[in-house]
Amino acid sequence: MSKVIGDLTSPDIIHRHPDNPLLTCKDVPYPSSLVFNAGVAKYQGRYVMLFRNDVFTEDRKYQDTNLGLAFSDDGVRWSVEPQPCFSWRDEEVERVYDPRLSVIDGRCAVCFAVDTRHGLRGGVALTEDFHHYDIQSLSVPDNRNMVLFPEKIGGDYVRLERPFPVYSRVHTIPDGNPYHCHFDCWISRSPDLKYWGSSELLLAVEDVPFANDKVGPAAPPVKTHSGWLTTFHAVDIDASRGKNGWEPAWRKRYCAGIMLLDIENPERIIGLSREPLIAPQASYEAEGGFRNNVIFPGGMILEDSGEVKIYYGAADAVECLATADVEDLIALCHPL
Ligand code: BMA
Repeated sequence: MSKVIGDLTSPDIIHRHPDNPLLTCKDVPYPSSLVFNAGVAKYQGRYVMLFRNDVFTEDRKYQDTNLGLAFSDDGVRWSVEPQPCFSWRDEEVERVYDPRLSVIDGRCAVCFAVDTRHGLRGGVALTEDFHHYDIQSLSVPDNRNMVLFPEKIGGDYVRLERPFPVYSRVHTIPDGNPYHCHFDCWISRSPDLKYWGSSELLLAVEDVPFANDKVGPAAPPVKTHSGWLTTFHAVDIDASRGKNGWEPAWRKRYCAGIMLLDIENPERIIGLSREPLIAPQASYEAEGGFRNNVIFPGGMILEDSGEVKIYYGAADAVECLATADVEDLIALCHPL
């Protein structure tokens, strides 16, 4: 049976931005109900954000998901473009969401999740203008939460991802019922962004003291003098949790974790924090959202000053920013 995880808090080195939430549906000049799980990068001299925009009716019936585009000069004050920049809906594809941005060799790569009638797929695309997306690959189901490293390593593109092994990783939650959701973070390589292989397990649920359900990628990694610094999402489930958000019941909590991977061989974890990096505590993380108690980083930027900006979706409802010093983040990562 899975362990029960108790109260969790964020360390003092994490500073939530006083202007949080930085972006909400009120900032969007077209139909918008929930703005969250954005990818953020510095590209061509400014900050760019590609955000997930979910649209509901006034009586909270789901209608649509598209991707919105916003730009900023300082990474804090954002202005949203007049129209959504991407959506994909046809006989097979239901929606695209949770975009992640990586600038590799001057090109902007976008990873995203695709819900299809035959399963959840992870996509990788290239774009120059955030309106035209040249799709490089779509995984077989079920896989998503993909993020790309910002440069080739040993001649390969490298990505983190979270496949869904529903038959082999069944666990029981504390009420004793089988629960088909024990998913881990994997790493794969590609010579060209199209063909992916050399897959290895990177981080398992059992490695993370504050998870009992699933762990997977969050924001794309950043390069530091000590290794690739990367956030991950860590989920714990507790059957005693009831209604908490718009849905009839929400039994999970999503925290952000942080780990350090070897520069030459990112398949090796150098260190990991045993405590969450960001646990849901602020009101916009824990109350009034679509699913409360969800922290989901999608963008991480290392500034020349050593400040790290971590952009995260909060409560599946709004987009937020937390900052920390890069040395403090590295110091949190202890050998497994
Ligand atoms: C996952 C995805 C994410 C979301 C999370 C928490 O399954 O849908 O986009 O943030 O659940 O609800």
